[in-house]
Amino acid sequence: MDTMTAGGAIFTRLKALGVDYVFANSGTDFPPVIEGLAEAAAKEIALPRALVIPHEHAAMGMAHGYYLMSGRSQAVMLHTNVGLSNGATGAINAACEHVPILLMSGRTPVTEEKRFGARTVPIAWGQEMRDQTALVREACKWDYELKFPEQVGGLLDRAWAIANSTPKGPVYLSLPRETLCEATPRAGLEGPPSLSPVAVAPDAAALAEAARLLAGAERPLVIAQRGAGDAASFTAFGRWVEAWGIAVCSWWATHLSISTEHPCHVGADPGPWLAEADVVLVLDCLAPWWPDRHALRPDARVIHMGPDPLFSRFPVRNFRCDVAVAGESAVTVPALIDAMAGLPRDEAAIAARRARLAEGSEATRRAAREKAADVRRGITKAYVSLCLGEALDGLEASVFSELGTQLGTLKRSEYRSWFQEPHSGGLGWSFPCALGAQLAEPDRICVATMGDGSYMFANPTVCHQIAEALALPVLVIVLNNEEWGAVRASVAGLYPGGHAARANEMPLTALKPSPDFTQTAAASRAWSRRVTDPAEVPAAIAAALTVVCEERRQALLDIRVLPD
Ligand SMILES: Cc1ncc(C[n+]2csc(CCOP(=O)(O)OP(=O)(O)O)c2C)c(N)n1
Ligand SMILES: [Mg+2]
Repeated sequence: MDTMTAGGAIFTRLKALGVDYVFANSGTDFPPVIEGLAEAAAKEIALPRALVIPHEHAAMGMAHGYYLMSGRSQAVMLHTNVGLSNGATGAINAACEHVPILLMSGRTPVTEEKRFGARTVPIAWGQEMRDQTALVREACKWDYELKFPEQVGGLLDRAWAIANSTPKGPVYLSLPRETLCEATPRAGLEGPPSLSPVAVAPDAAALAEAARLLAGAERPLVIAQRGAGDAASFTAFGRWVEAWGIAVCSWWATHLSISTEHPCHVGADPGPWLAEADVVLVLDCLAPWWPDRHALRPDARVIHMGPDPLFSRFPVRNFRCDVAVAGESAVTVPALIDAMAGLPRDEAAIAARRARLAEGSEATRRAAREKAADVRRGITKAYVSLCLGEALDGLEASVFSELGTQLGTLKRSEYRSWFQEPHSGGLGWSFPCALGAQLAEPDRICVATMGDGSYMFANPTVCHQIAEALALPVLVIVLNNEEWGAVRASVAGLYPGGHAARANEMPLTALKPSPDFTQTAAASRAWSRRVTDPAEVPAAIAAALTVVCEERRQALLDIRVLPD
């Protein structure tokens, strides 16, 4: 019988499941995996590419970014409990954003002797846990352990199908070393998936009710955080809100749902629009507004639409929900548009509403951009956002922002052209995410913009090493204010005029002295520049774009910005 080691069988099966990359960080649990990889290669079995990723957080971020671009779940393979714990923040981020990832890590050998694969070095005793999976269980939709080598195909099929079912998310499989060392039949490993992911379809009655409410609304509002589905539904969504004169607010948007230039895009502040809205469509938002600050009209009707409208995995979340429409936005958005197609319309009222929105959105954009252009005090995040939006206009580019450039002041128009860190806020996300995106789409311009704190959370030496090793010409823009500004702002928000806010230097927020990040990047032979003069910003961005597009080499701008 033709057999192979279970360690190698994993890769064979992942290939059959459509996995292109295994982002791996190996250890002493990996001999059967590495031997299996070499064995499969020797037998000319098609495999996903296994990549050496020198930090687990970067591996998770890359799988996340690859999915955002390709829509296909990838695999991450880590070292026992210690590697897994480094990857846990990435799992939390992926879970929060419904990003499917096949996460695996080895189990240190449980046998001490007399079995192939048994313990050899002291870490095998040191890394044993009773419940290793507990490190990521809350972030995973499904978890299990490989008990027998012949289970590789079945368990990976199950993991993959569950990860890709609505609502999507990461799954985890632990891989004991002794089991990985055993042989398993090769037959069937290259066949098609044995399980189909479940796509949830919207309930017809809920959809009809949502359509009826929106068509009859006087002041309809959409709040959208995680985009509007796929390329086709993104385009359809933009046309639909214009056709019906519906305001779209992008409060804390992590994906672009509509062009920032669209006449119905009223900006990021839901406050004034929520105060007057009689029907609100919450389109895939974890937290659509700030309950203590923004008030709904008492008679407003609220529709929640998304893969999991109640976000059932989140313990507390009580935004009012009168109608719930479940499904991926690529399905529910066109379905809602169709459901409204035949409903009565008050053309005069819609036209008036549309004109008012166009005026309001134009005024919001103009005010934000005029303010951003004011550089009398120095460079601000808003100014860099303005300059980057202009520089990228008309180019096929995606921006991954993490306390970096700001949507709206930053002009973004196309589907997938904007992403922000997940609401789980596990920092160090945008740099590896941009690397994963660049891997998925080598010809796209991938820009990671982030705070200095976020850059350091990303393990920048690791990320620059990956960019060089894999020839990924990402552009990194660090908005360096030499502090954790968001933490300072949070203290000042909760204790305005308090001791901390009045202190010369607020405790636990400064990042001084700031390292010379251009040298961190240069260590991996990136093109890098520091920018301190506002007048230099546009030319510096243009020069960096030339480097990434023409030399196809990674670039970094360390832009010194004022605290917000
Ligand atoms: C892994 C992780 N650790 C800590 C935090 C808490 N945190 C939230 S915002 C922030 C500061 C971010 O600083 P920076 O990226 O420089 O952006 P700034 O606010 O200064 O513009 C920190 C430390 C977090 N979100 N994630
Ligand atoms: Mg900072």
